[in-house]
Amino acid sequence: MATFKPLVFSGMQPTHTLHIGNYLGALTRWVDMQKTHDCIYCVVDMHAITQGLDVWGGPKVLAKSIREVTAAYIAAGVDPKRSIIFNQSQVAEHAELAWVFNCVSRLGWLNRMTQFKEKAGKDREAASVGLYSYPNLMAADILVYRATAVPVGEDQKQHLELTRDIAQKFNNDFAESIAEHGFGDAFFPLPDPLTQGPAPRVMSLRDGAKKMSKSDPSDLSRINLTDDADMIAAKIRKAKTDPEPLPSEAKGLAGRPEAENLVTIYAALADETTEAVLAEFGGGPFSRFKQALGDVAVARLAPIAGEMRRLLADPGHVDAVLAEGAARARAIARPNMDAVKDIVGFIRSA
Ligand code: AQP
Repeated sequence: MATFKPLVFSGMQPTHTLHIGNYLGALTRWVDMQKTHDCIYCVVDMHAITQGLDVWGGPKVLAKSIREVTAAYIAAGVDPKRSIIFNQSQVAEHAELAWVFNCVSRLGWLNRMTQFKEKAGKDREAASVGLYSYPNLMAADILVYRATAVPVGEDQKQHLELTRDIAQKFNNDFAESIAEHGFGDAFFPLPDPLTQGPAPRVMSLRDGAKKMSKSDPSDLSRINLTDDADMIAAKIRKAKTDPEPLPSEAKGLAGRPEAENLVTIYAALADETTEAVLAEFGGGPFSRFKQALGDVAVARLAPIAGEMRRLLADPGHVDAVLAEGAARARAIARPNMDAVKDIVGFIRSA
């Protein structure tokens, strides 16, 4: 059995500013994983352009969003000296491997992807080919480093399963060549999805049935990492709830998605259990709980927003972090891509 060095990879799309769903679902986990693993954290700008310009905002907004997401990683605690931080489009090997995976992955597999169905909406014929083949590029992002673990929110689980299917099919299709080139019985690992963040699925503040999302047209649906104290308090005050008071036990949250979501957010931000939150606020009105939630959110997010502002005041420094990270990422990706070319049978100059 081939063995693989443990390596973590994950990424976020620079489709506008990150929100507490991205933070609690993935970013806090990324920060923790640096203590025990080598980590590569990518700003996946090529994924960002898979939807219409109205979603990602066009060239000037994209460049700003790439720097903002980079600043958010660093401000939340990702250390660019220890971990690799870079933007995807600077390392061409992602696109190169994605093409090979376009030829390994099956139409039937992509047809099952729920994110494509959600994002394409009713007019699928008008969706970009990039949006459809997004999961193949995501598989390449991870496997070009032969990464073994991917901390993500729950919404990405299906894409991770597809990544494993692609890795497995490549290993099977090219088994003989993989062995001939000295890689034993598998070239790619089957990466593990790590979805146990403090809040793996944060829902919209306006609709407890929809996940909180950067591209939701309503800014009131999310708390952005850059929102100031007044904005956070206002969004929480306006968050949808139901007329009942908060229950005193977790089972009382069943069938009350908006209440459950706010309690989950509070518990994750305050590093408490749901039970402890309900023991404190159960039976009381939402107004008291919402006030406390606003305070907890501001206490946790204001230092991040402050650090982001400081970093973004010097875009040259942010760009230098990305350039250095890209060079380190390329040093891992290039030999892996060369090996893929050899395994597939492409001729390459030495
Ligand atoms: N609501 C969420 N709850 C928990 N985790 C979430 N993530 C996203 N939304 C939530 C996790 O954040 C990481 C980065 O996500 P992404 O930028 O790749 O895109 P996404 O999953 O499609 O997130 P958005 O905010 O909904 O972006 P848009 O609107 O641009 O598509 C991933 O680990 C994701 O699981």
